[in-house]
Formats: sequence, C-alpha cells, structure tokens
Amino acid sequence: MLRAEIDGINLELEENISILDAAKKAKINIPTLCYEEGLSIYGGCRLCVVEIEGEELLKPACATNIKDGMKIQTHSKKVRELRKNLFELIIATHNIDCQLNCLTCSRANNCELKDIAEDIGVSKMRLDPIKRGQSIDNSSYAIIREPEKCISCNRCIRKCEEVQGIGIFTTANRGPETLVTTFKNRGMGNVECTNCGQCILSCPTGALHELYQKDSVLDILNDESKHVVVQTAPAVRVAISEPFSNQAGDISTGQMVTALKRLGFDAVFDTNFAADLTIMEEGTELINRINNNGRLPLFTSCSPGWIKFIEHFYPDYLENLSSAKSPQQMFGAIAKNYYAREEGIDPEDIVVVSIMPCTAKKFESKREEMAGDVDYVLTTRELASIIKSAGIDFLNLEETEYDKLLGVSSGAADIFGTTGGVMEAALRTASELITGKELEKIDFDSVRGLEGIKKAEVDIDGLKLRAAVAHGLGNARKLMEMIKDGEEFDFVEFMACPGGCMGGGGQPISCDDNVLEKRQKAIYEIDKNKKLRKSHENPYIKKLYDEYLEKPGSEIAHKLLHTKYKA
Ligand code: HC0
Repeated sequence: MLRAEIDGINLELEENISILDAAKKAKINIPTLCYEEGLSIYGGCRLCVVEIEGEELLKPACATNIKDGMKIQTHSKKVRELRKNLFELIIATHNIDCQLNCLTCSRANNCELKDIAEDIGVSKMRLDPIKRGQSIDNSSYAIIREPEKCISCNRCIRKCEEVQGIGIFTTANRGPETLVTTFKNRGMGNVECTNCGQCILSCPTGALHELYQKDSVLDILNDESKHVVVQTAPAVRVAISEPFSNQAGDISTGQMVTALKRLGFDAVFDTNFAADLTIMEEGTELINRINNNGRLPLFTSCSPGWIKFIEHFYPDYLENLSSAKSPQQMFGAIAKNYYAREEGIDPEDIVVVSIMPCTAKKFESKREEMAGDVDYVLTTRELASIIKSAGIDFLNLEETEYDKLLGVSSGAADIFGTTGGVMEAALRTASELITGKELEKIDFDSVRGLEGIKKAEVDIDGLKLRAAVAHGLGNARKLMEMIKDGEEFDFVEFMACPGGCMGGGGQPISCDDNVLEKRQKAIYEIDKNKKLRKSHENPYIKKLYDEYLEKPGSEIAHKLLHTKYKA
C-alpha cells in the first residue's frame, strides 16, 4: 500500500496507480482532454497537470504514478495558470467557427471543450484562432469528419487502433499545423473504415459525427403522398432517454413509440419483429449446414461493421457468413412487400425509416446488394435531437404500444441489442426446433456478460454445438485468428461494437458511469418481463410464414430476406 496526500486529503492507495485515478478515488475532478478510460495514455493535452511537492516542473496526472509519501496539489495557482495557457493554445488550433457558430455545432449540447473552459474558468480568448483551411470530409455514407474542429487529442486514433484493431486514422504535419487525417487524406469513405462510429463516441468536439438524415426524414414526414413507416432497433429503447435524463439504464420503449407517433410516422414498428424473423432464417441455415456438411462455423451477418471488417480483412471467410440479411434490411423488404400487400399500399409510396444505435446501418442501407429495402437511417442521437426540437417532453410521455403487424416481438429479439444476444436467441429456437421439446431453462448464461470473447458448448439432445461470441472488432480479429489457427466452432456471433449494439457508434455520448452494464441490465430486464421469449413462438412470425413466406428458407424467403456479400 502507498500513502499520498492530494489537496490535503490523505489516501491509502494500491501500487501502480496514476495521480489521475487516485484523485478520482478522492472525488477530485482533474480536467482532461486526451485521456479516455480504456485507451493507452497519450499525455498530449497536458491539461491534467498537477503540482507535486518538491518538484519544480508540473506533471501530467494521467501519465504520472503515485509514489509513497507524495503530496499533490491539483488546483494550485501555478497549476490553474498553466492549464489556462495550455487550453488557450488548444482552442487556438480549433475552428474559429466554434466561437462564432457554436449554436449550429453537432456537439453544442455536450462539447467537452466547453465544459473544460468552464471548469478552468476561461472567460475570454487572448489568442487568434488558426484556420487550417481543411475541407469537410463527406466521402462516407456513415461518418463525416470536420478537420477544422479537431484538437488532435488522438482519442479517435487510439480507439480505432487499440479497441477496434483497425487504425484508419493517422497524424500529419507538425506543431500548430498538426492534423488527424486518414491514409493519404483519402477520406473516410475510401479507406478501410468499417463505419462503426466508435471514433465519434471518443471525439470530444464535433470533429466526427454521423451523416445526418434528420432533415430529409422531417421533409418526408410532411409529404402527404408517402406512407412513412419507422422501425426501432433493439438497443435504442434502453438509451434514447439518456440525452433527456442524463442517466443510463432506463427502459423507454413505450415513450419512444409515443414520440414517434407524435412526430407523424404513419406506422411505428419494431426491428425486433425482424430479429425474430432472422432467427427463423439463420437458425434454419445453421441446422441445414450442420446436417448437410455445409461450411462451418456459421458467422452471424447482422452487424454491418463486422461485415465490412470481414470483407476487408478476412475475405476468404465470406462463405462462412450467414446469407440472412440483417433484421434492419429484412424489415424493409417485408414492409415493402408483405405489409404493402396487406394494407393495399403501393410499395413505391412506402418510405422505411430506421432508428438505429449504429452508424454503419446508414452504410448498410446503401449497399448495392440490398439497396431499396430501407430509405433513411437515423441514429439514436438523431432521434433524440428531433424529439427535442419538436418540443416533446420525452420523460413525461405516456406509453404506447407498437403497431401490430410488424411490431410484436419476443424477448429473444430484445436481447439482440447486447453481445451474446443473437447467439442466445438462436440457441433458444434451434434447441426446441431440433429436439421438439420445450427448454427447461431458456437463459444461456455462458454467452452473457461483457467478456471480449465468450465460448460455450451447448448440448442439444446429444448434438454438441460449439459456440463463440466476440464483440468489438479488436476481439473479432482475435477470434478470427483462433479460427484460422484451427480452433473449431459451429456458430459464431460477431458484433462490431464493444458491448454489441447497445454500445453502438450512434448511441448517446456517455453521460453516466458504467453505461454498458446499465444498458445491458435493462435489455435483460425487458426479456425477463416478456411472456413471449422465443422467436419461433411469435404469432405474427407464424402468420407471416402462413400467409406469405411459406416456410423458413423458402424461395420467396430467399428472394426477400437473403443476400450474398462479395469481397
Ligand atoms: Fe443491432 Fe440488429 S441487434 S444489428 O446490434 O441482428 O444496430 O440494436 O438493429 O439489423 O435486430 C444495431 C441493435 C439492430 C439489426 C437487430 C441485428
């Protein structure tokens, strides 16, 4: 144990703890910009400098470990003056538009720079901002980069490289001209970006954000000639309230449906309905591959960031991907065919809007393999922003149920929103379809939790199904290397984002501690409280097969619900 004193507070601390972490334990807030929990220490912004008794130079708290007997001051006059100077230098390389056009910035409501300016007590700027003449990178269908707003904290670089294992960002130039950019400044749409959007969650300013489609959706809602239907992804309902309440883990399904109706959507449906459908199609494909010596392991195909990853880095394994489209895309195809027929609406007049926790879903909707299924994709953040600008008091809304035909889903579909959920949903259905017997226990605990890679062997009436689950592309790469090295599995779930979709790049930017744990708990709570907890028992899925699709894997199901990815 070490002893140290921070701002007069005596602490007993474990070895190898940074001053920043020790201060947190003492509930002392030291401002940081380039630091992010879970990423390597960069120590570039220096805003976290502290004064250590007996040392002439101030030290960065993130990169300095506590030594026994240290006495530290985190907010002395010397510290505050240097912090202010450093902050002014940082802000001077930041876009002048921030100072003139803060109101229109995507991060106007939660800009870390603004928060820090307040913490540090910066009231006026003494330095003229440097304009670097960099144009906006809008080469991607999913993520927009505004280099003039970049403050070179390098968090996006580290997130992409260290967590996602990709590394599309790099730095260019030196000194005040330093820039974060993509390889040869080619643009996000022309490098190996998977569109996962994890960089957006790390960016402290508005330098990275999704391609906004909010205005297009508001316009289409005003077009009387169109029948606009909306679908909401599993993970949105446990995060949409965060921008209103500043706390994570609340379930707001009913309020979200009410808000969407108030916004003017003609029908409010659930992606979860299509998640149940996915289980029927993907589960059938798994059983067929096992019975017919097909290519194994079968890989899930619902996470578009993962699809882009395998296309770039493991093209030899594309045959392992399930041919099932993602639930988002299946929903679009069903809405424009089955729903159109049932309601007597010309499919040309139907507009499908998705609300997704994911930026890569925007890219997925534009893929040529399935273009036309879905017309617009909004992130959870975009929906929250539209709700706010419509003056809707979200937290006090009454609850409404989804519209019926494509709006009823099982608990198995709800858990799609967290890592391990697709696997568990598939196991519930595959077990019962294979054995013809009801499962005694439907919770598959071995694929739950936030461990990066989970493995499980499930005994289905003598058939030993070897399963694995990876979330976050860094873990996906590790698991792919295990498979390349000969480790054998039958079915593998991959999700591009840490935590699965609940941690997607389109979710609200964290406003609470332990956000993933809280969202995950909420997702399992929704499942537990549902009577209907298995995809194959969903009466509206049965009706869809009886009246339209015939049976899982039928010719028409293949035409509408399956696809093939090419390298
Ligand atoms: Fe997901 Fe999905 S579960 S990818 O994570 O399969 O984004 O929430 O909508 O499509 O259902 C995201 C979340 C979805 C799809 C579903 C799947």
